[in-house]
Amino acid sequence: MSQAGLVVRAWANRGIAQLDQGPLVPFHFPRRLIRPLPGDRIMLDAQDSLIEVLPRKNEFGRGDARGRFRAVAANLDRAVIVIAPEPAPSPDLIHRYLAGAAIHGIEALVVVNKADLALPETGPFADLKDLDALGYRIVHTRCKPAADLAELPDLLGTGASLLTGQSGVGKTSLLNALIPDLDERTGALSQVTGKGTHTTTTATVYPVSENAVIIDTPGVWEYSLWAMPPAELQRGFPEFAPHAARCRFRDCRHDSEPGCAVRVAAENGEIPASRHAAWLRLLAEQRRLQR
Ligand SMILES: Nc1nc2c(ncn2[C@@H]2O[C@H](COP(=O)(O)OP(=O)(O)OP(=O)(O)O)[C@@H](O)[C@H]2O)c(=O)[nH]1
Ligand SMILES: [Mg+2]
Ligand SMILES: [Zn+2]
Repeated sequence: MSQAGLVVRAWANRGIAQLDQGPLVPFHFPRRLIRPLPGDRIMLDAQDSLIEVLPRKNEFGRGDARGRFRAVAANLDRAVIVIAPEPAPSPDLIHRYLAGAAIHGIEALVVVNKADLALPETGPFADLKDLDALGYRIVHTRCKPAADLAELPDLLGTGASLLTGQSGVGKTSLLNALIPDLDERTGALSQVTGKGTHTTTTATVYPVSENAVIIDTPGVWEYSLWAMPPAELQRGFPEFAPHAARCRFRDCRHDSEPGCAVRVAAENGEIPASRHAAWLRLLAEQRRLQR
């Protein structure tokens, strides 16, 4: 008899699944053949061995050191990109994350955590108003001294939400604020590493309610994209599409080509100049990744 479940965590050749009818169970899988991700729907046999990973609706991931796509989690309804004044994001971190989500058809929202600290007006923080104008949801939160999550609980009230961002921006703090009794609920799962810090080491699914989960992920120092053709990267800048249709060349890179409608739109302010500039930087970055 087989049993259906949700992958809560998977590493090396082992995982933990939440059975639809029953408890959390450990399971094994042959890593050579199959790599389940947190958020995957799976079938286990009566001995809790993995039989099948059901088809994914999407995957969120990042580029590895060799420019290959590495999936982090599956079946997401949204990616929550967490930034903070400290540690400050690099200029393109948010643009890369937004592109990484959009390319895989995953809605993204930006959480600016540590609202108790002054928000710098420079660097990537200056781009937030442009992102807001494009329709991206920007939510300001804090977990200290007293938590203030603004509209975040409502926004994450259904479906699967992935918390992603640099190490130390407060993803796990937000998780704890969103699920106040998390420790009691997940005592067996909680991990503490040395030095009194609680750096997250493995992406893990946490239940919020009957119909909502949050996936906490280990922070990265820098989020990288993977090597991809320019047409794929452009899916990460969906606001370009109506203009790109009017570029003279079908394979226009929206750089210095004659008749580029995207560049004209950026010059006219129809699309934010900051997004066009980010596009050119990510395109240049791609040339390095392709090597
Ligand atoms: N000042 C301030 N500090 C915060 C806030 N939220 C979290 N922190 C602190 O930031 C540090 C890192 O928080 P974590 O929640 O562990 O960060 P994380 O993003 O989960 O980090 P990784 O697991 O390494 O990716 C901790 O010392 C938190 O107490 C906040 O709103 N304001
Ligand atoms: Mg964490
Ligand atoms: Zn163009």
